[in-house]
Amino acid sequence: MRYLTAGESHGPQQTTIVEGVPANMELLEEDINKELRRRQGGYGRGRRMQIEKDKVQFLSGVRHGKTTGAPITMVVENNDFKSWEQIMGSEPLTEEEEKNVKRKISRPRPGHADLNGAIKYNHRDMRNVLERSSARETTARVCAGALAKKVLQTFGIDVGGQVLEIGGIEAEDIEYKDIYDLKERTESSPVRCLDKSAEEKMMQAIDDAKQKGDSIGGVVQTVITGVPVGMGSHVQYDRKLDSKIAGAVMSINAFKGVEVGIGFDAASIPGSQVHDEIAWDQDQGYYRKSNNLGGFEGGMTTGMPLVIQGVMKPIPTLYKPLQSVDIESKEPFNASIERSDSCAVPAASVVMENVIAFEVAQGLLDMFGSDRVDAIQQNITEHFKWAREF
Ligand code: EPS
Repeated sequence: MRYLTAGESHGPQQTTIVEGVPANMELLEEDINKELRRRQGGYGRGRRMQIEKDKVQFLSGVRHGKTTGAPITMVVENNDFKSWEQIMGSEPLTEEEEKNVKRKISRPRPGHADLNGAIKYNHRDMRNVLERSSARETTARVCAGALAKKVLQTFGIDVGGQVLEIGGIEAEDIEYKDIYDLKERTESSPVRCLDKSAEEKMMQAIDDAKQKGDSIGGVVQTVITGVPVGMGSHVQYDRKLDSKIAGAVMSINAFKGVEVGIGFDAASIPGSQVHDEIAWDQDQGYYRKSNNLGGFEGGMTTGMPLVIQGVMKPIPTLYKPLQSVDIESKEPFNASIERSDSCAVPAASVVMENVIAFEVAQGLLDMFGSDRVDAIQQNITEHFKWAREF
């Protein structure tokens, strides 16, 4: 599978084309819409989310509730486009219209793509950069990810996640029974956190940041269960599944770091306490007695749950001004804005689940074929049996 996204934040729509989805997979718009709803929620979102009611429309590749094997085109309208038709229109403006359209953006916001993109592409109006670099694009990525989640779910693989930290408030390590329990409990939390006492403090931290015109970041975790052993490969650098996942996570807007399993903690713990001992029993075949390595050894899945953390920086669009330079006058000014989220960490945890789901689904189809659901299922069932008895 591969995908491309297109669309500007205040343009007419977000578009996603996914190619290589197996034929005969059951797929409804609701499978995508439920992920879109999850992405739109979460404590700390700004006014834009009241304008948008993201809903997907399939324009190709799905017929009578099933995939055909052809590329799947998904679109989500930007409701806000109604207020931006002239500013974001594709046709040249008349002189009269030009006068009515808001002035060009010549003031780059620190922390955004504005200045680098403007220099790179020679845009004196930085709107040409910021419209595409906006995290609105994560809508389109969630469309691709929701489709991938459906692929995974078809073959018994489940994806969940939780928020571990917001603005310096860390959640306690709370136990959960299984991934369904994790999903149910985080779903009912406004910050997608298992730890109820941290949840309250996180919400308070978001309120405080908002009141001060500031923003806060955090740490989110994705967990995937039911994976077969051996997805990815040790034989070539660009086939290691953990590295593909790391790349996907780092490509989410505002993400600055990624960890697999215990991640950075491995630097300070002796190897005897890091590596997961191998065991075997009749029921599950080979397994690890712990899962410090987050389900990966040698760039391949071990069959243990995949556990990945991502770090999101505070959103750089701030009410509180930061110093910058106007590219026309070269004079300093204070960059501030009228509308923003003060924290998008809960939403980012949904985005992370989805971009990782895509890489894992891709790894699954690489290993077991990608044409038709029945053949893939047969291959997976045989592989589980074979690996257990190996
Ligand atoms: C974003 C700025 C805000 C967010 C937007 C991401 O949009 P606006 O500039 O219209 O106020 O609401 O996020 C979304 C629209 C979304 O769907 O998540 C940015 O600059 O990245």
